[in-house]
Amino acid sequence: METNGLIGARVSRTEDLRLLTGRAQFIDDVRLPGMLEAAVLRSTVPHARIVSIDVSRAVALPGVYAVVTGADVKAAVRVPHPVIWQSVPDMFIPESYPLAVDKVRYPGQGVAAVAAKDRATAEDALELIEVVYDELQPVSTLEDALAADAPRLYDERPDNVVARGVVQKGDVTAAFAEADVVLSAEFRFARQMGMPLETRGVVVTWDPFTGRLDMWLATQAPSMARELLGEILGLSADKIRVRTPDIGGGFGNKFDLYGEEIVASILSRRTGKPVKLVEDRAESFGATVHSREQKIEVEIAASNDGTITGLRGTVYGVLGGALSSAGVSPCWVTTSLITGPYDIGAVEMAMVAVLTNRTPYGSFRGYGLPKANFVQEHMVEKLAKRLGMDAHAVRRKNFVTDFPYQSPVFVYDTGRYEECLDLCLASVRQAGWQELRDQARARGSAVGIGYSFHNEITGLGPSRIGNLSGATQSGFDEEVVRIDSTGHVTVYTGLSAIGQGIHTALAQVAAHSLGVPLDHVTVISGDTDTGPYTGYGTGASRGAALGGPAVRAAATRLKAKVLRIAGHILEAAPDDLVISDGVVSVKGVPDRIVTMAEIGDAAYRRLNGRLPEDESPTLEEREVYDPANVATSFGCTAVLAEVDRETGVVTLLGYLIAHDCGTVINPLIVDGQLHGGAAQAIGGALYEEIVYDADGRMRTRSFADYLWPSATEIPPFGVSHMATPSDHVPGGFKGMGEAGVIGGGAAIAHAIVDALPEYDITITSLPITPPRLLAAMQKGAHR
Ligand code: MCN
Repeated sequence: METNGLIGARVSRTEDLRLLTGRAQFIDDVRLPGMLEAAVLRSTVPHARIVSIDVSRAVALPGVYAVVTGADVKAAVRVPHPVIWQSVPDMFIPESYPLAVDKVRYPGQGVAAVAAKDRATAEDALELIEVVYDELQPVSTLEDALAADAPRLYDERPDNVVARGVVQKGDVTAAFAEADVVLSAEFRFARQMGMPLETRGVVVTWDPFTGRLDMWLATQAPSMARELLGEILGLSADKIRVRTPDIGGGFGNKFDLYGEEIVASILSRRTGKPVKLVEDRAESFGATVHSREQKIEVEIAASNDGTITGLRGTVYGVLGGALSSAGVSPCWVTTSLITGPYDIGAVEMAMVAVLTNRTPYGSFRGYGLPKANFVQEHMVEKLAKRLGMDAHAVRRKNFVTDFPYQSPVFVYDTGRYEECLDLCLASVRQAGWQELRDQARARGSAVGIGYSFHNEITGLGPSRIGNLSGATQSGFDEEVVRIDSTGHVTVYTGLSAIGQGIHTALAQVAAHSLGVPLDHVTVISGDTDTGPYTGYGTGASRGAALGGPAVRAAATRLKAKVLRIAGHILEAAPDDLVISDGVVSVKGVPDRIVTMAEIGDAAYRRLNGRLPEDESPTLEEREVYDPANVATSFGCTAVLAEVDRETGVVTLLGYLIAHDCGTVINPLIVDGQLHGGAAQAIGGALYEEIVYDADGRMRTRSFADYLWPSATEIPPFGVSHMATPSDHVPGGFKGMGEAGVIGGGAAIAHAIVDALPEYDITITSLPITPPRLLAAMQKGAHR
């Protein structure tokens, strides 16, 4: 049926021409007539009661149109900030509003907002607002928050814990009682964030005559944003239009809905004018969600042959002063998937989610998985060392091999983990890393090789998975494929393009399924008024695994109609026809043809005699795909690293990934996605950390403080693919947009350990900064 071979083709991204030639339209490029610009006054203190806010001088400043405070915003909304994943029963959802009311609970929290003729005037007005704070003792760290006498962030709660949950499987007590070996470890992961190059922003106009809210929003999830805006603002969703212009990266940070969307809407309603609110980089550090900060305690039980028989422990999620719309779900994902690719019979993993006076914890590429993977892989290596086994032998001993496999929470659909490990090892051999390491060591250099194996839940997902994750939003995807009167194909999608190449991938699936060239297909996204509905939007690596099958099914049905029309025109049976390169021909008679343009014409314009009597005019199909399960991708990462023993600086020399995401739509994009994800893994492993001082104030305010890996820190990458199709996703596609970020931390840590055999070092926290590594070396040297 599928003729063009475009699924699996390494073609350049269709999005790039516009992006690379400066023709993109980002949120800050949206300018509406009479538009005002807004700015938010943000708390610099971590924890305080608001005694008073005096906005009178700001209101009086020429050029200022409106000033709102928390009290105004609370009065204007119907419900407080919603949480879409209520992951565990009885979780506490603190009442929090788009601007602080009565109390501030983190540095960066909005306290008041101004709409003015331009941003500079709005910022000047912020300086005229007088806020009197009664500062409270900050609850900055996990330990602060859990202390018996800790100040409480929310007076109505007995403590600072918002959620407790536990993931269980098998008999853990018996597993530990019968174990030959029991090993434990404690891990710490620093606060990090996705840091898209384009900061968050919104332009909104609340039409005073029609009552319609028209919003341009840099969001990964437009359908969801529309629903949530409706709930918060008390507006029927049909009165809300969300448009997504080009998005300069999201990395999960633009998945969550934020208070700024609400504040800008209220300012627009008050002034009767369009309002733009775009955060600057400094405020982004405190106002855009953070992620990753966790402490994890874990214990494993194992037998002497290397079989891990039990795992127990606790994930402490160090949340912020309010919940993001993701709630505690990133920490719940760490907890749920703590066993990763390993078949462990008995598990009891608890989650304790704790509020602190820090920025809310939200979505970031990889979600809870990089930490879960770091823990799994550290314990595997530790067990191997204890038993004197090769770490890969321990991996092989414990890999899940029988699919589908019921892990503590999720069912893994398909996998070939051992083959993927072998593929990675083969690429390491081919690259000659062992020899390079030996030569380097002979020269006295500290060079090591590290590995990590991960699996990943992708393609979220089944709408009825709600009972696993407490989702309050459906997870299906709807796609529309249309052929117009000229024969050109348009795919309408609700998925946001955030740099991941989804337009190209969907165009490939449509072109492949229809039998037309790629440049006959255009993909349009970014408007809830005209576009299809897509549950979570772009997030949880779901574009290919949900959008792919939906486009494939719609295009396949459309192709059947094309063939019926062509059969009528050519006086041939549809079964005797083939479509190739956009031309329908009779099998074996290549000159009896009809073009897609003629078929479009027959379906829309000159129907008489050209369109079969029983066919309706037009060529359009719509498909909704709600998967039965998530799709489980997997991969193995190998890192070659050199450590400077004097300075503790780590240089990455090589980075190889073997990966399997089922049927690959575009290997070029998948490679790029893995490279980009790996760059974020490198940042997370070696450099990135949001730092708060002893007084709970945030010290990380710019890229001078928050280090990113630049091109010079990124090693050459190599990617090898294998393809184990999903058993339940039509087309076999699995997701991978987050894959690159998952395994990097553990592989880098293991490469560092391998580079320093003369030290007995243990790496259990990220990032591995030079001072931390030197400290670990000093500690290891004295053993
Ligand atoms: N792909 C493919 N074949 C497959 C799977 C994927 O060709 N079997 C390609 C497709 O082009 C697809 C892309 O790889 O669009 C990513 O795959 P997928 O896993 O389907 O993820 P999504 O399209 O849903 O993208 C979201 C995902 C997530 S959750 C984050 S966060 C993320 C990411 O991907 N943020 C990104 N990749 C990013 N890339 C860039 N440049 N910028 C971001 O902000």
